[in-house]
Amino acid sequence: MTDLSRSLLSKPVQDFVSTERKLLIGGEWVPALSGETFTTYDPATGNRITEVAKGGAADVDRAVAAARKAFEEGPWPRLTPSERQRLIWRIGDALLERAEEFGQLEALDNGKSVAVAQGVDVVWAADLFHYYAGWATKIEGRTVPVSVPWVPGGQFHAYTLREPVGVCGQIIPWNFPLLMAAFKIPAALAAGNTVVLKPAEQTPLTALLLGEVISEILPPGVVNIVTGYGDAGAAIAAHDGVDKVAFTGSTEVGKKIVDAAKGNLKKVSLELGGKSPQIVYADADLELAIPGTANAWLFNHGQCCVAGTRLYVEDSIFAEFTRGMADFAAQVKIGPGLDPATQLGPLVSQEQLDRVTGYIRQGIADGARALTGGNQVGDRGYYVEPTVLVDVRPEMSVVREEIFGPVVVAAPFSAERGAITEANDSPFGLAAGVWTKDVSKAHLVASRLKAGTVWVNCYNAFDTALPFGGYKQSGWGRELGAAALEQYTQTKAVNIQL
Ligand code: TXE
Repeated sequence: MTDLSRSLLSKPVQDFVSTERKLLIGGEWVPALSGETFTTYDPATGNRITEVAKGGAADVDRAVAAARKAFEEGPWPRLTPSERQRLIWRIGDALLERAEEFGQLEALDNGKSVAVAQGVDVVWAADLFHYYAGWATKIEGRTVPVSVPWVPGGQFHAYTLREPVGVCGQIIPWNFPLLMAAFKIPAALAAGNTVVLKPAEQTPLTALLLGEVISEILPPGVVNIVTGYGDAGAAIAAHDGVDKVAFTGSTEVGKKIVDAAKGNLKKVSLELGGKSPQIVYADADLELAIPGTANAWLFNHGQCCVAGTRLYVEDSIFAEFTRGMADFAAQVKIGPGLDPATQLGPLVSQEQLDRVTGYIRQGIADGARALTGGNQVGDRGYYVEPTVLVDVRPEMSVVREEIFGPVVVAAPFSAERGAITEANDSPFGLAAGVWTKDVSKAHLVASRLKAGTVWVNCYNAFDTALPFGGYKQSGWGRELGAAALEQYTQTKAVNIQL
């Protein structure tokens, strides 16, 4: 780590990265059985931050055994819902108390702006623990009036129980490292499950700090954390001792998870890629829509599954609108995440830098024109200019594929034809944006878009209570809200003859 990065870090964060980090299994911090470690890097400089245990299949076995023991025998299944509620709530409190530490560590490991890390990622992660703490006492079955046809005159009392699924494997990506852990862990815990979490190899640190918080609050084995590469994730997905796997990441790996899960037919939920459209009508409030559409693809440097990266603008305002958006994008301040003034930090890794600049080059070779951006910034760290591409055609890879960087493609549409067909012309269906002052149009268009979330006159306006997930190849199942509990419970029917 450079001296500059180190000098910006608080003492607890400096201490955290000054030692090799281990796996959390059964309440103990242990090295990988292989003894191997891997390096995590600062994307602002490419410098090493620290070493982390490289968990593999044998470590997954140990973690699953610990999670199974905690689920079947440990105190966890015998705690009352209100005891579970209080413990999960305390994790949320601890996140807020240590928000600065979590925010700095996230900015260091992932490259995102420290202001966003602390003000969005950490705050929302805490909210997720608080929200699902409340659900622990509210997961209810139903009584069902029944009459069994072949028992004439029989009287029955039937009801349903909603029970935990068991041991849940959770595999998460690097774009929101702490937040993705918080999307998954508290919902599982509220329903009474135990967890084996695998953070992304690019950004393991905040999940491990969360592990420290959790190990002070929850009984051993309830949450286990195995850092490592895709082979550790694959071992979780294939493990016969895992009852459910939840994955956020690429569509390509999502399909592998489905294949791997076949062995014991574990339940699978997937939150995958996107190529989300935004439709801007000529009657939109441009003062709102220009920065709003830009932030939809710039936020988190475009490394968002929901990034609004396909822009369809009504032809009468196309030139003015795209120019305004390009000017807005061109003035965002690019720099290291730990600099409080930074608005756009580096991409997470050399691999992602190569991928994003490769897409831009291909787009331009295919005939697209950059209204702004198009290049890497500097030669140290993984920075890319915000890039607005026009003159695009529907078959271009920049229009069809997820780029996962600060790149948007923009195309005009006529009022007569509309843009719904184009907006829906994608294998993905995660999110969409609509910008108009016409309320009827907003509702009609929202109903016709094939996407799990539609934002109108806003973007990235998430709330923990709103279900989130994808249509088409953007995923299976829903996270957030009460909907997430469907993924983490199973229903038992009990029928008693009176
Ligand atoms: O994702 P991976 P990568 C998209 C985005 C990005 C691309 C590649 O387009 O450019 O994916 O990113 C673990 N079995 N998204 O390669 O590989 C891996 O260790 C089980 C969208 O980093 O999907 C990590 O923990 N697990 C996305 C996690 O899967 C496996 C966020 C995600 O990594 C595995 C991230 C395997 N066979 C990338 N192989 C979103 N939806 O937000 C890897 N992993």
